[in-house]
Amino acid sequence: MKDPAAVRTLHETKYGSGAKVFVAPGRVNLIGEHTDYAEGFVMPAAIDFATVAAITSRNDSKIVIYSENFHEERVFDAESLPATNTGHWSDYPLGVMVLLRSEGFTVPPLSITFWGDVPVASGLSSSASVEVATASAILGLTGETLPGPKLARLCQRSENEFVGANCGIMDQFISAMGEKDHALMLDCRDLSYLLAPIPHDIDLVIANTMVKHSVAGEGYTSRRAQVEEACRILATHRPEIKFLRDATMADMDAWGHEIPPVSFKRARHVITENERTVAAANALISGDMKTLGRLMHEAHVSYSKDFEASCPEADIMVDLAQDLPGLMGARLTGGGFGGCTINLVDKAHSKAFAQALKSHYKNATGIDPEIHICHASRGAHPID
Ligand code: GAF
Repeated sequence: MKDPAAVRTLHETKYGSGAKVFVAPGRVNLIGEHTDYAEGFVMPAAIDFATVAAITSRNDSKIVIYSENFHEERVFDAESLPATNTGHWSDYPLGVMVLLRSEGFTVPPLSITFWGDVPVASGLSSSASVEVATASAILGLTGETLPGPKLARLCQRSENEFVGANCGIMDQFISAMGEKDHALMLDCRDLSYLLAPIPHDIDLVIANTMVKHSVAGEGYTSRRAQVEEACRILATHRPEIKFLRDATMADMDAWGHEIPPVSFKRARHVITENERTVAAANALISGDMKTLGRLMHEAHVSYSKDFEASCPEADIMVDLAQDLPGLMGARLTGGGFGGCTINLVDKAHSKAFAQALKSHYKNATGIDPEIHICHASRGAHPID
């Protein structure tokens, strides 16, 4: 990652001295896909790609947002921030500011500079990292406090209510709460979690199919609607089923015939994915990488066949990985329809694995993929 100190220098050159600087990471999800909004389980890790935010207060009544990635500055009247999204990148920080104010927090006139290296539209949660960096920076500036899980919830609401993407809590939560060298299994119902150490001899190899992914897209929205439809039908028989988290395959066996076939398959993915995620956390905690790898593979098959949220390129990337030395488990990560695969790879093999996967994928698809050897990282934090 570019040195956060460089973002401080850049900010202070443009907006004056005394900047506070914060980092918020992107994430990779090891397992548990489209389960968060069904109040189920997910197991992501924060990664060493992040958004850096440098912030200072201002003496006038402006809010100035600058992106070094886009080389663009946006200026707003601090007294009257837009109430709805503007369809611009600045919606992500703006939404957080609007939500912070609506919850009674102070958002004074300020200048904020962003720079990030989380690949955009790649399913690695660049937007959540911007949101969490924004909230962390503003709270750091004012001295007000918000515990990480609540900060994550506020950032999720900003994406739901201001930006207009109907995501769950996973991405914001792990960006706020990630721990170095650990995956985090989150219960998206009550936000309790446990940290599972990732063995030191394992690398997270993230392979970008280069097929663009978007949480605001039709694919994500329609899958969520199908999951919710299946839930509503099961709930007519068992009212305790408030979310698919509450349903079992026994419910599906009993009443699944009433669910339209497509929504039935979506629900089967979510119900079995919750079971796999809990089992995967146990496997990781007990160091049983063989079981973890098997569960990741089953998760990919379910994501591809039942949830139909993969794409040909991701299926090829996962298939090609199976034959390479050092692989423990591979699957498409994130919201689906493109983006990246996550490969757990024995450290001794990871460089060769990355090179071979890159060339085999290029031969198979004609696309030159970006492949990153990553490590589980710390969640949002200030930089001295
Ligand atoms: C995207 C969403 F933002 C998450 O909330 C989650 O639903 C994920 O897709 C799928 O597991 O990253």
